[in-house]
Formats: sequence, C-alpha cells, structure tokens
Amino acid sequence: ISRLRVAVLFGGQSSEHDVSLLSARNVIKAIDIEKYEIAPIVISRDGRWLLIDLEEGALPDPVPYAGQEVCLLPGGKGRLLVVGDPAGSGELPAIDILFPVLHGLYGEDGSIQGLARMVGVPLVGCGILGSATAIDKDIAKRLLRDAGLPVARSITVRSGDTLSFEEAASALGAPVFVKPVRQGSSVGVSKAANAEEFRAALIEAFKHDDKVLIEEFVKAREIECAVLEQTDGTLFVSLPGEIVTGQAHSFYSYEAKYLDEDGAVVSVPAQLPADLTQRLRELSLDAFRALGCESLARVDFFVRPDMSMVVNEVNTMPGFTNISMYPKAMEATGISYPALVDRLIEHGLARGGR
Ligand code: G1L
Repeated sequence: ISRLRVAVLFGGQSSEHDVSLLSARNVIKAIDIEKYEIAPIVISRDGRWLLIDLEEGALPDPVPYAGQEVCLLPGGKGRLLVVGDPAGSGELPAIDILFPVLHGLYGEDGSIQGLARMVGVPLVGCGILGSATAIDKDIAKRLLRDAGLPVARSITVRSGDTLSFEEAASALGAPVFVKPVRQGSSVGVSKAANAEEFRAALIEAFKHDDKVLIEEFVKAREIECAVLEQTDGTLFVSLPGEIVTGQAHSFYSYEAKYLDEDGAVVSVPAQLPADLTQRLRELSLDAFRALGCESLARVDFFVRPDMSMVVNEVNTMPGFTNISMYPKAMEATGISYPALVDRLIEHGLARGGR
C-alpha cells in the first residue's frame, strides 16, 4: 500500500527564511511517515527550488542548498509533478498535497495558494481569498469592521499621500504606530511620538510596502487564539494564550516573536476572566469567517486594562515551531503538535484541489 506524498515547501526569498526552516523541521518531524511520504522542497535565498533528502527522518542541518533543482508542474487529475532539470534525472513522482511553510513573499499572500489551485493539487492552510485578505492589514480591518468586530482606529496612506503628524495625532492620539500593511512580522513597524519620529517611521514603512497603516497606540495585553477548521467544516478554537514581552521590547518586535526566546514568553492559557475568554473565542471564529479563512489561522487581540478588546490581526501562517503560540495554544486545548499536523493534512486532502 503506497503512502500519499506530502511536499513540504519552505525557505523562500524573504527575511524570514530561517524561521521557515525551523518551522519546516518541526513539521517534518511531526508527520507520520507510516501514513505519508515526505518530499522536502526548499526555496533557496536566490530563488531556486531544490528537492532535498531527509537524513533519518529529519532535515539535514544546515539544509544543503545543493539538492536537486526542480520545478512543480500541473500533472493532471489534481496531481502536481515534481520535475527535475533537463540535465538531471527527469520526472520524479507526483505529490498529493502541498504543505507550505513559507513566510512573507509569495508564502502567505495567496500566491502559492494560487499555484496549488491552478494545478488542482490539495494544499494545507488557507486558500487564495483568506490568505490575500488577511495579509493586507488595511483590507483585513475593513472586513473585520464590516462584520461588526472591534478594531483599532487607523488611517491608511499610500506613498505620495501627505499626512502630517499633527493630523494623524489629532485623529488617533499620540503616539501612533506606523506599519506596512502587508503583515507577517513586525518588520518596518515603528512607534512615533512626534513629527520627526513620524517622518522616519513613514520612510521606514514605505521601504516595505506602498501602503502604510497609521494606527492608534493601544496599550494593552496581547492575547491570541488558534482556530482550526475541521474536515466537516466546523471550527475549533483554542483557549487564548498571552504574549508577554520583556522590558527590552517596547512592542511585539520581530526578535521577540521568533528569534529571541527570552524577549517574548508565550503563556497559555492566558489568565483572563471566564466570560472574557469566551468572548475572545467567539470573536476569533467571527474574524476567521469574516476574512474568508480556511484550515487554520491565529487571531491576535489587544485586551485593554478596562477589558475592552480589539482584533489586531489574523495570521494565516502563524509561527509554527513546537514552541510557537499556535501549536502551544492548540496543545493546551487538547491537540498535540503531531495531531495538529495530521489534522491539517487531513483537512487539505478532504477539501481537495480547490
Ligand atoms: F500549512 C499551514 F499549516 F497552514 C501552515 C503553514 C505555514 C501553518 C503555519 C505556517 N507557518 C510558516 O510558514 C512560518 C512559521 C514560516 C511563518 Cl512565520
């Protein structure tokens, strides 16, 4: 009896290449090899797609970027062919499902989801719509607000627009946060308390995107819920977890999120009154649906001292090492890391190549 082949696609040409590698290592270790055959494909920093070999069930450390260069092509009947370069060994076995572990560029904006859709191969995670809406903080906030969900006040600006700090501060208060709209990490995000900082913050944010969000500064706890769509279409939502940032971090920085494990502590379940926990779980489901998400998403909230809450963002490719918030919150709610990976693959297979 032959096993279904899962292609784990990771790495990529983004600043979060290493984060992707770490998550992919954890995912690959958790896949049940009795059930699935794993085809690890790394996208090198220079954009080559390389099929690599597993060493004793794990990725080599460091990943060899000298694996066999491949491309993925539609194989008909919902199969995706992994094809070697003409000088190489030619056609390799088809894959049955794509498991993207790709941050940033093309990973979570709908691009890889579009590739899977076009070739009709099943995919783990959100589809095109949910990925594309959630990645854009401006679009996401409009949809969330339209669904009656609480969001922080903000102004969207495009490069060339003129908005002074005084105008921003009179609408939103001071300080303000300045963020590139394409979310994923805190890259390019800064806090501005005066005109000079505001100017620098805009210049920095526009390096990353041509649309930038100026947002009110919400002084609050950072609480997150993990949502998982089950094969029957019903949603499972975890208990909320809390991100406790260290003194050194004035906000939820890129380092605190992924690299500096001392800077940010994941605390699950978050210590909250029961009614608030319940409300956050309900809001998570509403946010998931409002953005057209599928399969999974992490919904991030700010909870103010007066217990009012806002949805900050929805992440369709959350941190996914076994100590990251999404898996930890699931674990605290009864779904272990390997069970989670298995459910995600089962969900993708059940949805099919749509
Ligand atoms: F495929 C899933 F399950 F949807 C999935 C894929 C990728 C979940 C989470 C991730 N996460 C990442 O790729 C990342 C950790 C590199 C993004 Cl930060």
